[in-house]
Amino acid sequence: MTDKATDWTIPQNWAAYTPAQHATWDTLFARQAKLLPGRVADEFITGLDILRLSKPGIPDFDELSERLMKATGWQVLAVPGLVPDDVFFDHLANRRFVAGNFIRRPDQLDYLQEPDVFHDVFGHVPLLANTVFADYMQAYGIGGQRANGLGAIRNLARLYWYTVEFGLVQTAQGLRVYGAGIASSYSETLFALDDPSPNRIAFDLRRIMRTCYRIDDFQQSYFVIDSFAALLDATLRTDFGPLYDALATQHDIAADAIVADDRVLSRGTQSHVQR
Ligand code: HBI
Ligand code: FE
Repeated sequence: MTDKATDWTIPQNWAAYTPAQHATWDTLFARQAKLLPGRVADEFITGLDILRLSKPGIPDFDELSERLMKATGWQVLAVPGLVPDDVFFDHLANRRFVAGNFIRRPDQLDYLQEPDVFHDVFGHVPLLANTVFADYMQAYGIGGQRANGLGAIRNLARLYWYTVEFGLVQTAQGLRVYGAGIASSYSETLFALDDPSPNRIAFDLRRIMRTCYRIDDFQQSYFVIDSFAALLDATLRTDFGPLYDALATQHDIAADAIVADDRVLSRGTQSHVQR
């Protein structure tokens, strides 16, 4: 269904960014690049190099796509903002990541609700350079197309939310962030790892798909995977059709709730001080 009229992509128009807009990118990039080592998954740090292009400032999507294509066969295309679910899934299923081409204003460095180019590119693209995560994103897109036909997007969207956007991963060195919503945010990186208030719960596909989430504040629960391979594997092994049928008969779980079978990580086993 992707053609020029319906795929929602627009030219990035890189030449139109002002020096002030490039400076906003550079400020945010420098701040996160300094914060993240020891707090983000190693795969993300490895992938960050893909964003260091020939020109400073906001990445040129053509140059970025050329590099990403060589790494994992993904491309980055510009869109004006959020696109309809079916359009979003079609892009992911074909290894195209759509990114907002606008950048936040200088007074919004710490928070904005619409995904801008910093969130979309800094947050999402580094892991798209990882072959396992790249496959997970494509599998999500294909799964989304299927969920769309089964009326189950509400359930599946929670999987994206609690992994791609707000996921944590347990490593031998301690807890690390990998979700784009966290990794592109200075304050949520610190909150997700160190604040005593949120729940940190071992990844469970079915549990996540029942869990509400909030879009207007830090998360009240984070789900912790063991590795990207385990995440991809859990997704590929699951027969989502019967799962959606079962979920339709179960009540939602509140964003801040702990339920009977949760494996809750105690703070002691979470992040190591050593960074
Ligand atoms: N559109 N541009 C953009 N970026 C997203 O992350 C996005 C979207 N449309 C729908 C969507 N995400 C989610 O609601 C789906 O995962 C369900
Ligand atoms: Fe995002």
